[in-house]
Amino acid sequence: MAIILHGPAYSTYTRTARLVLEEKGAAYALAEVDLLKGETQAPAHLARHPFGKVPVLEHDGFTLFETFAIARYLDEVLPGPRLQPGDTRRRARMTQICGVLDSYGYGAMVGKVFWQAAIVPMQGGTPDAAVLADGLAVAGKVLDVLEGLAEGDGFLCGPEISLADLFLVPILEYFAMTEPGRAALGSHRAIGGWAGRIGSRASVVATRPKLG
Ligand SMILES: N[C@@H](CCC(=O)N[C@@H](CS)C(=O)NCC(=O)O)C(=O)O
Repeated sequence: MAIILHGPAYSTYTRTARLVLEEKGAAYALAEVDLLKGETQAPAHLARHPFGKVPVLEHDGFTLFETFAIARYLDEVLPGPRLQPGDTRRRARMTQICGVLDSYGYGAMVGKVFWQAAIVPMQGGTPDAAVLADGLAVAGKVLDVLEGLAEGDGFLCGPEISLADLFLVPILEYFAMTEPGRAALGSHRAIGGWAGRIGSRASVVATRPKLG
C-alpha cells in the first residue's frame, strides 16, 4: 500500500509526519511541495489541501491533511510501536501538547523567533524587535508548560516516545538554532536535556533538514 507525503523536507509539520513514518519503519515517498516557491498555492496542491498548507498524506486512495490527524491515522493503521500512550490521562496530555504546539508553539518559536532571528538576517534584513519579543514571550510560556513534562530521562508523556515528542522535535530544533532560543532553553534545563537525548535518535537524524 503506497504512502505518499506531500511537503518539503524543511517544513516542521511535514517532518513530524515523517518522524511518525520513520518510527513505524514504514516505506514512503516524499513528494516535495516547495512552499517558498508558492507551490502550495498551485491548483494541484489546493485540490489536496484547500488551505494551501503542508503536509498532505495519500495512502492507498485515502487523502488526509492536518498533521495531528495524519499522525494518529498512521499510528493506528501501520504496524510497529504504538506512538499514543494506552493510559487515558497520558494520552490526553499528549493531545494537549500537540494542540499547544499547533496553536501557540509553532507560531511563536518558528513563525516569529526562528524567522526573525535566523531567516530575516540570512536574507540580509533586520529582525523586527517587537515581533521577536512577542515570539519569545509566548515561547517562554510554551517551554514552561513542557518543562515539567520533560523531567527525568523519559519522554514527554511517559517512558515511551509519543506523538507529543514528534511534534516538538522539529519546532524546537529550529528554535534552538537562534541565539535567543538557546538562551530560553538554557533556563529550561529539563527540556534542554530532553532535546539532547532525542537529538541522536535514528528517526530524528534521518529527517533532519539540510538547510543553507
Ligand atoms: N495545522 C496545520 C498547519 C500546517 C502548516 O502550517 N504548515 C506550514 C509549513 S510547516 C505551511 O504549510 N505553511 C505554508 C503557508 O502558510 O502558506 C497542520 O497541522 O498540518
